Amino acid sequence: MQTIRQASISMLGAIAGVAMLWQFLATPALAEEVKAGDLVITQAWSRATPGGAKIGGGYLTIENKGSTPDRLIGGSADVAGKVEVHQMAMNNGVMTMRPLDKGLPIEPGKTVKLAPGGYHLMLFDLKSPLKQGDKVPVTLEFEKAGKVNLSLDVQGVGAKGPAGEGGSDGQMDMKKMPDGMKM
Ligand SMILES: [Cu+2]
Repeated sequence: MQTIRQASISMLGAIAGVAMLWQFLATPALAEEVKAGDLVITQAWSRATPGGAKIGGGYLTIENKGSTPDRLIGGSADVAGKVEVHQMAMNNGVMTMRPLDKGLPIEPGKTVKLAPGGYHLMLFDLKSPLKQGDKVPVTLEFEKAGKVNLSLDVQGVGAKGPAGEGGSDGQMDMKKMPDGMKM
C-alpha cells in the first residue's frame, strides 16, 4: 500500500508540474515585463492594421511602484512617422480622441492601463502594415524614467486585449484549455 500511495503522490506532483509549465507556455505576453526605474510595463500589444491603413494603436499597462509621480510624455517607433499619447472619450455621445498635451500621469502606487476605448498610443504614418504575430519595437518617453524600449505584440484586427487575456483570435489563444488543467 505504501508504495502505491507514494506513487500516486508523485503522480500528482507531475501533473501539477505539467499544468504549471502549460500555463507558463500559454501566456507569453503576460510574462513579458519591462522595468524602468520605478515603472513596470506589461502587456504591450497592438492590433493588426487592415489594408493600407496609415495609423495604428498601442496598448500597455504601466505600474508605478515608486513614491513619486511620473508621466508618459511621448514615444517613437521605426515603423511610424510619429507616436502620440491619446485619450479616447465620449463627447456628447460621440467617440472622440485627442492627444494628451501634458502627457499621461502615472501616479505613485497606481497602475494605468492603455486599452482600446481609453488611453492609447497612436502610431501615425505607418511605413508598413502591422501584421498579427509581429513584435513592433517602440520607444516610450517618460518624464522621469526617460526612454524605455519595448515591443508591441501584434494581435488580430479585432483583438480586444493582449494574448492570454482573451484578446487573441489566433492559434495562441489557449484560454479554452480544459478546466482540469487550471491550478
Ligand atoms: Cu488616437
